[in-house]
Amino acid sequence: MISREKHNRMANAIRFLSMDAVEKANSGHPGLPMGAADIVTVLFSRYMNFDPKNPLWPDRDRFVLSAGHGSMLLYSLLYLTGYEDITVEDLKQFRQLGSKTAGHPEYGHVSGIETTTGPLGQGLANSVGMAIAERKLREEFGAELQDHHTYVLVGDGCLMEGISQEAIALAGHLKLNKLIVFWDDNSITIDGAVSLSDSTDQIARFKAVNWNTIQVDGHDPDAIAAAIEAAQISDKPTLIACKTIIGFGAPNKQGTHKVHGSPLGAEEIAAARKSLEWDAEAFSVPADVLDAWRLAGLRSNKVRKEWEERLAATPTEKRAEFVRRFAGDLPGGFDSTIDAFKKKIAESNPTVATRKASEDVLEIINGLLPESLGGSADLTPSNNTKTSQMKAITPADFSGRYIHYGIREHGMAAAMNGIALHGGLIPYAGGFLIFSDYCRPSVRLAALMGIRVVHVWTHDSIGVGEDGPTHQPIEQLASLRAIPNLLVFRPADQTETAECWQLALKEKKRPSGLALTRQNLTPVRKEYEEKNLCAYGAYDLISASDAQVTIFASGSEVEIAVKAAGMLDQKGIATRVVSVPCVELFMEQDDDYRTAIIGKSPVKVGIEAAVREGWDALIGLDGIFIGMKSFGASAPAKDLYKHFGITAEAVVAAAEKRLS
Ligand SMILES: Cc1ncc(C[n+]2csc(CCOP(=O)(O)OP(=O)(O)O)c2C)c(N)n1
Repeated sequence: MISREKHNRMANAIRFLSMDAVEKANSGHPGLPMGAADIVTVLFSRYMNFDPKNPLWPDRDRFVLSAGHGSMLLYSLLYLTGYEDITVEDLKQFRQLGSKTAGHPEYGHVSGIETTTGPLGQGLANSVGMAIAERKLREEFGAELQDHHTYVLVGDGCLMEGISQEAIALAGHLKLNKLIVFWDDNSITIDGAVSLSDSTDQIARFKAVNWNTIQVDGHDPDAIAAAIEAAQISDKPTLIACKTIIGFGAPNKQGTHKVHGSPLGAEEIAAARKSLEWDAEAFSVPADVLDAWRLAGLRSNKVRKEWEERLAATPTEKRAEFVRRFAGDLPGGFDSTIDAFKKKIAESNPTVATRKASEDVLEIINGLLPESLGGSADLTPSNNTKTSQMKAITPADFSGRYIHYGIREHGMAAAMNGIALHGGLIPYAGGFLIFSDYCRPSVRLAALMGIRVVHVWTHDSIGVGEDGPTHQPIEQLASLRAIPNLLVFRPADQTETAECWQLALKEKKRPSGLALTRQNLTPVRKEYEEKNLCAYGAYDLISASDAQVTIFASGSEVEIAVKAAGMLDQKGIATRVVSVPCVELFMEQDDDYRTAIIGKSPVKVGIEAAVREGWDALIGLDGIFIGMKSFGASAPAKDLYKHFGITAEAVVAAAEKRLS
């Protein structure tokens, strides 16, 4: 048992390390760590199963600090509990260039950081994905290997963000009862009192989406402990609303927005030392307190060892599969299976939409990869993401492999991040490319974290047709390509689609998006080729020596390029065609390859049914671009291509004019 006095001193260690680090950096947020210190002290000293010496133990409880601005709370905890990759020196480097202790927690900086947080609400939505992953893997491998909780700390800001509604509704629906959310209910945000902008009854709101709710005094350790114990046996996810005082312990500033995001100042810190009876100097933790924290860090050692024994006793095949899945390695035979499929495609060369091509590839992939976890934001029949193996997951039955995420693109993308971060599964899910805008913040975070999630973005241009400009992506490809570390694939036919899927799944440290068509496409790669040509990002589809015209195109516009090249050739104008399935991968090729592919044709043409941004890197400032300059319109796709001048005839006319 931890006495009240010891608890207070342990919590105060978090408070002072946070105050000191923010003061030294002259930047940061002391209010949240000070206010929430009691909550996490109870959690980490009595309930969390975690092992700082084996931080990636697959069955550890996950802890997510969704209110990422309170990063010093997490850094203090990780240091105090004995994570070896964070020292007191790291705390002194808070927010400095190259330090592990970045302004907001960044995945990969320290092993105990489960996800990057900062954009409010994302951590909460990630945690829903983590809880889904745990539940799914428990179903698959049994409670001996997967049986843990996901704990989250959210602030008022996380709960105000729209994404939180998508996340909690999904969690409540799926009855993710091992998800336990602490709400740091301090009634303060940056502008002042929460009442300035919000009067939501959060308890009623969570209840309405099928959550268990508990309200406690967030500074009463026994009440917090009792709430956690009640939450652990709930058959629903639990919200523990913890009434707290922001900046608890700063006698003149606590309870006000002044402690939210600014250093307290030497005077106020001195006053806090007095009021909390803390004699230790800045950054030093009294030995008895550090010992108590280190003991908390050793607490789960036995639980982990028992888990390891269970893993060792697991039949060889199942154990190897579990280990492979958490290592993120693809099963043997992945490449040869895709290769065999490519051979098969070359026999029939079907004229299909790339969304359908993707479904056919997924049928092969899902047959081979038990770790793929599919889904869609209520567009399953349009995204073609549900293959024969994909039975739906339901609240009562997680034996399926398909999540009906509902009309919740943002929550879905963030949950996919959580699933990938948890490990053991590879999430992919569908939506319309136009609504990638709705999930962009989560896609950006996936790219920043470097995790493998695959977005299936169908209906990728004006080729959508009749649904009109609200549904026709124009600037989305360019804006997604602008996100560093994200691969945007736009395959031109079934062969390219298979190659792009192969590349996406082999990328352990990058998210991918596949932009796929609604409309049928004529195949452009008719001969089987062993090499994955899409891996080059751009490659010669039709070569020509001394080409006068080179046409670069992606996806559905490659067939237009091929047709235009044929017409130009007939006129005696030697023309090359370069297919560009992935601009990012092309930019990563060596100079020689890039120079050779860009070539020396006097006329370069780019075709993509989208805005020009980004294409100048291939066609040059003086290149001809055939694409979109405005929003689309509602009409049959064929009419739209004609109306907006994205035709082989337009390419030929523009090239001839330039040559004359
Ligand atoms: C999506 C997003 N919008 C805005 C911000 C900027 N921001 C950081 S903290 C904060 C206020 C959050 O208030 P609360 O969650 O109550 O935190 P506390 O004041 O208790 O520390 C805001 C607006 C952000 N980090 N993320």
